[in-house]
Amino acid sequence: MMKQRTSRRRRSRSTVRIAAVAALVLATSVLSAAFAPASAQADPHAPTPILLNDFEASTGWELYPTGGASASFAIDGSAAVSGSSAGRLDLTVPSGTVELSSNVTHTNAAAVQFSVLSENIDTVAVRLVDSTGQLHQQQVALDPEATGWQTITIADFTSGPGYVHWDGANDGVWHGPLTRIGFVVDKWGTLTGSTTGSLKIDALTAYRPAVTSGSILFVGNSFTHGNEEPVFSYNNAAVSDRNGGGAGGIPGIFKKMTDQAGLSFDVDIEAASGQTLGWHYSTRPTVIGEPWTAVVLQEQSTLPLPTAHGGNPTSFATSVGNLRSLVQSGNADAEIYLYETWASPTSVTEQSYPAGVAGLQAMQADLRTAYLANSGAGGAASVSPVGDAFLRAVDDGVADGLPSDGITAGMVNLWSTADLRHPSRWGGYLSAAVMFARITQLDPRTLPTGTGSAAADLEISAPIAAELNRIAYETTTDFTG
Ligand SMILES: [Ca+2]
Ligand SMILES: [Ca+2]
Repeated sequence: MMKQRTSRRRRSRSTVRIAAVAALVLATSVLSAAFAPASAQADPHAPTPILLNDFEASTGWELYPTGGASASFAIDGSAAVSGSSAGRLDLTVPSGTVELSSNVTHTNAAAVQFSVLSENIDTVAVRLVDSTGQLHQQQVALDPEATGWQTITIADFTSGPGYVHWDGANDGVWHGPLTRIGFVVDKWGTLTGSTTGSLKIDALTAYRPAVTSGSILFVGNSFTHGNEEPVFSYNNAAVSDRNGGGAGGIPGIFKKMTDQAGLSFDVDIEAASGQTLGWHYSTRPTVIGEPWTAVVLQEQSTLPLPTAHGGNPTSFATSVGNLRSLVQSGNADAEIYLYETWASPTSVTEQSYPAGVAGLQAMQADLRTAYLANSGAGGAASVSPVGDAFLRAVDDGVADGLPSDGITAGMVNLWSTADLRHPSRWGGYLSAAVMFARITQLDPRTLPTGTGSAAADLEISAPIAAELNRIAYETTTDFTG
């Protein structure tokens, strides 16, 4: 009797597996451009991947064995698809289920991808939780014969083999953003005749849909409008300076990039030198409260730092909360981006950090912490990690991290020669490239670098522009937040 039931279940599951493979093939073809090697000419409309979890630490992962099952979960450094480790789930399921799940940074995901290395497991149920708390579950078939990593892509969250939904809105409709993900194995998921198995998981990634149009307001100070030419007035005829100062700045470079990519964005700038977000909230509520599709918020560059370094993180948090409410009063669905600014040689000295690159790293870590503390929760805002891109450019040897002793041949100075704080043309370009990646979800490595491009307008060489585009891509895809 038991054998018959098993046999029937097995038969139905082989049908399920065929459907799952078909779905996977379809999903893969839809996203194939995103999987092309980096050296290939990328599709300018390929969605940019966002790493949700790289299994470099077990933090956040919860294990729920039920009904006679048992399991353990650990970070395993013996194999990895990205980074230096993967998650390893060892389970025994004579009955019941094992669920491994975690909250993720709230992401407007169009697809989810992960890699698995399976031992004795050929079916995993993937649970995706939407913003209403509704669980959407579908079965994913693994190739039991595969000896290496398998890459699984789910591009449709409300169908697929064995699709079921419950809790939250419970209507079978996806209500983004993605808030949580789980992997579930039951006894039918292990190979016939076995109740134990092992699963390694790595490189949990989301793909956001491309955003090809919209009306965007940039709010900030001279880190947004630039402090010197050619950044300050760049492309100012194509953007609207709501404070009447004739600024183009980083928004002007962003606008040029989006135009060249064939996108359709209206870009406005409301920036005032030296000011804080608190000043913008109390002084410019009318413009900020217009119905924008996206608003970029840039805090005064040292205010988010710890108080011991002269900052006021409480004031920063209060302003972000106030401005979020104000922006959402104009358009409840507006996207909010927090423009993470950069450490600079001048600011590390003034804010009591060590000199040199060590100081840049320490100050950037504090800025990152502060910006992340004000993102994510409730899908409130996402961070545009410009400061991290600056640091990566230094780490990669593209930019000189110690301009005071001269600029090494072949490198660039991200900071203004005049004050080693504000953006140079290279810093301004890199900032805009990060904004392009973050806001459009498109691959900044596809941005043109030749005659007529933003890079050429700013007299940035094509090889350096390509490096800055690459750094913008890698920074935004590696950044969780
Ligand atoms: Ca990893
Ligand atoms: Ca130097």
